[in-house]
Amino acid sequence: MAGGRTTSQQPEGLILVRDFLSVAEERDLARELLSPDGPWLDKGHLRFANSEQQEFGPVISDAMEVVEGKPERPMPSATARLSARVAEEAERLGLEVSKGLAAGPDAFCRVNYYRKEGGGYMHKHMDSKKTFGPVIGCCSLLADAAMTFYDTQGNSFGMAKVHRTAEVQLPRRSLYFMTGPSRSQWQHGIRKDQCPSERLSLTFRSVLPDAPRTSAGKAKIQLKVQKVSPMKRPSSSEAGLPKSSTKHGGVGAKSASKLKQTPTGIVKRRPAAAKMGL
Ligand SMILES: O=C(O)CCC(=O)C(=O)O
Repeated sequence: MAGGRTTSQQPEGLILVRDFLSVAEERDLARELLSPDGPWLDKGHLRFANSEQQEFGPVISDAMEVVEGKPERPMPSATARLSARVAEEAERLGLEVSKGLAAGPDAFCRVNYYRKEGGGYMHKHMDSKKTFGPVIGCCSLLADAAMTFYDTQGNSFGMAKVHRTAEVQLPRRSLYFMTGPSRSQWQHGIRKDQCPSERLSLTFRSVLPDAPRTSAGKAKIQLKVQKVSPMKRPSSSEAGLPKSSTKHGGVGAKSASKLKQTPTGIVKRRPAAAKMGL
């Protein structure tokens, strides 16, 4: 349990841009990303979050090294457009390193999809300072949430002493930037009660030129792309999503009773969290 006094102040360097996304943009991104046929990754072994994830840009290992020899995974179109807007906004705000956030060889995007059931969470952490640049942008879609920041005075270790904490609201369709101390002195995380509704977040980071590197053979990555997605076939007419091919996740009559309809029209099997060790 993290200690430290709770402050009503935001961590220095945290910037919130309300209403950054339009309703249409949010809808297009949800349609683009929330497909059961999307490149969902199996990161359950990390026991880190109960979000489902997709990653674009250079392949990054579990140890936060750039995996050499793996082809870059291009961002899909609406995501790439958003990355360019986030980079423009960073530039407008005069933030250091804004270009690496926009789709390109040095831009890394992680998509987190938090399910409603049981609440979505992500353990407190600090994004690797060796691998990623000093500005991280993140867009919140589908629901409001909150995040706690933990002042560890720069210590990124999971058990680092917490000197104080601060809770920050993340409104739906907003963008936040972590820069300065909020990026490099504080850890951040989301508790289940802070993300009680289905939420999608897109984090944009620049990969540093001298980021640690590894080979595909050595990398501890589990990229079980499309094999373990807890998402099953959506009712595509309702979700406005393209009909998926038959090879992934047709829902049989037996399992249909266990599936739930969600606000985005995605139908999901319920307890993926158990599988992810949560
Ligand atoms: O969902 C969020 O707002 C936070 C995501 C995050 O911290 C991460 O992907 O490392």
